[in-house]
Amino acid sequence: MSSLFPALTAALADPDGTDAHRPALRFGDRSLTYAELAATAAPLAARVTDAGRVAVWATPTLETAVAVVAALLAGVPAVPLNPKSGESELGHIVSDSEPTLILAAGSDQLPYTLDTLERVGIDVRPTGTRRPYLTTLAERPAEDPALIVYTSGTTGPPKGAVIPRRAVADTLDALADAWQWTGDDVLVHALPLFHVHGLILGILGPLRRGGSVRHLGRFETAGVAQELSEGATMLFGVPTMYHRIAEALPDDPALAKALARARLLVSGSAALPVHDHERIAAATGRRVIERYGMTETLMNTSVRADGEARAGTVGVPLPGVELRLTEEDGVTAVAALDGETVGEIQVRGPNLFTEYLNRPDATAAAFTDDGWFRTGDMAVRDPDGYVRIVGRKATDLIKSGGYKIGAGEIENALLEHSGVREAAVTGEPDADLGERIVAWIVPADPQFPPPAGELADHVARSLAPHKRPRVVHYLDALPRNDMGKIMKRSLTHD
Ligand code: MCA
Ligand code: AMP
Repeated sequence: MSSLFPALTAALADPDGTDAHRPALRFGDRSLTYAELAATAAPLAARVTDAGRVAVWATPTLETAVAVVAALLAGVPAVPLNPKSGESELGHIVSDSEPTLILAAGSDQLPYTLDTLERVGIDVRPTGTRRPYLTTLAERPAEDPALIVYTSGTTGPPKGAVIPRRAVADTLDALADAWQWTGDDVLVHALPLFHVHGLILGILGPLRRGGSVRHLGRFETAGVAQELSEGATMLFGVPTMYHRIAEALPDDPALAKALARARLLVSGSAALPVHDHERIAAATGRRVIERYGMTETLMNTSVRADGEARAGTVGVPLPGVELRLTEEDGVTAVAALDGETVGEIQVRGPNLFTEYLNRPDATAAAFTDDGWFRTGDMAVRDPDGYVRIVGRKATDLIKSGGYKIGAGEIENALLEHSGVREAAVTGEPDADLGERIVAWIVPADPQFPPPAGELADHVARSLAPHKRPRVVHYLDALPRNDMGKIMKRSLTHD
């Protein structure tokens, strides 16, 4: 058992130590050193230490980072909630994960769905170093759950992936090896804090290294340029963010200059289009590094800082991660490293989650008998071992803006609208979002089809705004095969 955050543990023990005054977190004009973070998180940890699980109202703020650190210090699993979640999604997550408390900033207005939970305010007052209430905190067993992160499947509501402390520590250390990531690095990003990318990599990553992170609150190329020109060394983003950077570069020499001086530009959560990779390389002389991960597996592969950053590849397996491609049967390994033979990616290693909460059926289905996790991602491997992702097994999973979204959950939400008789949802290519969500609707009354905006608002209110359809098509009937199954592949514009 070792500390998840050695620099924080040191600051807890000695708030006057020299390293304790190093910056840890910055959100806008508010920041905390390690000593201040220890002084802020330790009393909160003491407050929640008897809770079974805590929900965190995960706004992109200092409060969220402090709350998650406090839960981890206390050894209490945290369930980050998207503050834009709609009623039905929030209701499901709360009833499934059964938190006993919700941690939220004093100024946050919480929806009534959370009324039954005891609320604990997150008090961040970065005024000097207060002596921590707790100076020692027992380290928890590595297999204890650290976080429960909800992730969409093809059908039904999202599942809670139980992520142990071991996986968090392991994946962050593997990335440190691949990226030569140290306590001297300053990360900048604008990712949401209720998913693995923004929270585990983007907040817990710098804290584990003893370095710092500057969060932009919301993504804007101007903020990225400013932070990179004022000392930030690394940028994390989803491909949509890099696409927006690529679009802005021709007219923004300051952005090009700032990116050129970064130590590392990292993209993940979805495939970075080669065109955007090349445009950024041409304008800045820097190649974006891609890494490949999943909520259930944390990080599996990456292009290494000392490796070749080829466009269109997610690099090589991280230290400790076993990776294989399998044939259609899901158990026979594809031996060929020929850059052509496609197989499903399966992984094994200390980076994996433990289970889907309350879903032993889904957990069992996700693993082979000998413990390989079936990612559902299809790939080829080049002769030198580089992995190139070429698609996904399930057509009913959509990646939009880096968010994974199940077609089934949107279809169910649409069917709850009184103006909808039948609904099918597909993803189609989108230069900005990677894929955009498209709804195919058979209206209850063909004379008065529900307007597209109304359907989008309905889904945004019930699930989350990023799950709303961007395009709605109206049909007299959905195309079905002899078995009555919807033939989604024939749902195209033409
Ligand atoms: C628009 N909005 C609405 C509606 N329409 N709100 C309510 N109802 C409506 N009908 C609001 C949105 O909430 C948003 O508000 C704003 O309008 C614009 O929304 P949108 O167009 O969807 O997106 P965007 O703001 O342009 O965002 C693009 C983005 C975002 C910044 C790239 O998609 C994003 O943050 N993606 C990151 C996803 C991510 O982190 N994935 C990691 C999971 P407002 O502006 O106020 O928000 S994958 C993972 O973790 C694995 C492990 C991995 O490999 O990384
Ligand atoms: P999530 O379940 O939201 O954690 O999303 C995980 C999925 O995102 C993976 O199964 C992949 O399909 C996709 N993904 C993550 N990183 C990459 C990447 N660098 N390139 C392509 N797809 C990616």
